[in-house]
Amino acid sequence: MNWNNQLAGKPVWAGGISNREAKERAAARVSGYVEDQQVIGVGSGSTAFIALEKIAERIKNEGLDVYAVPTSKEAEMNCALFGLRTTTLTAAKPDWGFDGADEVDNAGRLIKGRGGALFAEKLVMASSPKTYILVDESKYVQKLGEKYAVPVEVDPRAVHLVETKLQEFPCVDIQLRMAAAKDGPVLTEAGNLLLEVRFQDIHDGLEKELSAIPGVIETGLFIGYPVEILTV
Ligand code: ABF
Repeated sequence: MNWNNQLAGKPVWAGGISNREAKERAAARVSGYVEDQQVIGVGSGSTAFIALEKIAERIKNEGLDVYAVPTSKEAEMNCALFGLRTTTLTAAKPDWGFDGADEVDNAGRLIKGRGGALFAEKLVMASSPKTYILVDESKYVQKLGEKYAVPVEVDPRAVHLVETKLQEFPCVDIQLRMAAAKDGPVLTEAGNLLLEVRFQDIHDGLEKELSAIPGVIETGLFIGYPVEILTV
């Protein structure tokens, strides 16, 4: 069906794309890993969008039989835009995946979730034997948490409980993520809130310690997953 309106055929994309050339080089590399009959986890954000475009080109040109597992509604709509068939984690296990990140340290530890899709991003990553993380140099930090706070997705009923528990950690600051117009909190796709937490130190066990707080759905710390960082 051709909807013939202004939005048809355009990416579901809210922002501009910085460092486009570098991202395209990483995208070209990851598209080389696609093989027939694969299930591929598809990340969110601008870098993943560019990679998806390149991957879809290969699939189309070579007539490959590939399914995508999107990590967000945004990724799902971009798969539709590029004509990629999608499936879910309940129906298939990804052979590999790709995604972006907000920060990467020298040990390959990540902060993700600026787009609010951290929960599904982590589910898909944890279900995949390997995830390629596509980043340009601007994402590298000496100390994790240097630029971005750690997003913590919280069931709205638990927001006060989680905030209280978080104060027992060496935190510098805890904020509720607000919508750009500041007229209300950001809600994730699952209808949860996001706390933005700045920690004094991010040690390897922190992700699990945070996940143990009742009401915490997921955190934007991605530590110890099978990732390969692709930098250009
Ligand atoms: C997703 O997209 C998120 O986990 C991360 O916050 C963001 C990175 O976006 P971009 O590639 O546009 O910098 O990967």
